[in-house]
Amino acid sequence: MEDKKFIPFEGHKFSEEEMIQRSEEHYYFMDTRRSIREFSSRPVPREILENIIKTASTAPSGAHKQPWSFCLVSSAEMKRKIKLAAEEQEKENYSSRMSIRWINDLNPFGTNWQKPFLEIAPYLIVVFKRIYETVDGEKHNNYYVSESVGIATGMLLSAIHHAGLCSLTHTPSPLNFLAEVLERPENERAFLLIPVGYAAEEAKIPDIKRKPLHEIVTYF
Ligand code: IYR
Repeated sequence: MEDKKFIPFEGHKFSEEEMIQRSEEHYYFMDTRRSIREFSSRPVPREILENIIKTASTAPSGAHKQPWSFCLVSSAEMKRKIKLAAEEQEKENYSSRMSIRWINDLNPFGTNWQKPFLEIAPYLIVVFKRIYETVDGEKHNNYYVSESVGIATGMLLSAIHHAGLCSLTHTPSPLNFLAEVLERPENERAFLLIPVGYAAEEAKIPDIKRKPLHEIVTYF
């Protein structure tokens, strides 16, 4: 058994005034994040993507198992394979697997089975959950895997926005073709497929509003 080891916490200290300003500025900045479906093929330095992934990996996780893994895809051949496999699933979804109500709910977003952005965006980040680790030949399940990977993915999206890039949280379903195409190990399950890059010059976004505070918070 490893012994406990604690070190002093070097937190940040701001005045309340600064904290109000910082939280407000951060909110206004984050409120400008939008999901983008029309990407430019303009290249992006890989270092930016690596910083973004390192930021995601600062997320808290059950027992600090960091149960995530990220595939950073820029190869045209791999992007094409992923696009074709995703479209195959989405064709089924849009033509029969999704309910009429679901299709109607998606109407404002103008989505359909075609996913050209999977080839156009310079990068695809595929987020995987690691459901167990193999230690001395034994399978050890990780803890709170979906929660941990969900948090890491949220931090990834926020890091993408902070860097000045755009993304789409894309969920072709079922997602298991991603582990196959990317030849992932047995303990990994695909979680989300995220194209990343610059928005196309002519990109348009749906005119939607976010819920106001009083609709999302209850005070006690
Ligand atoms: N996965 C499909 C359908 C889809 C579902 C939801 I819920 C969305 O918010 C958007 C799309 C697709 O990507 O087209």
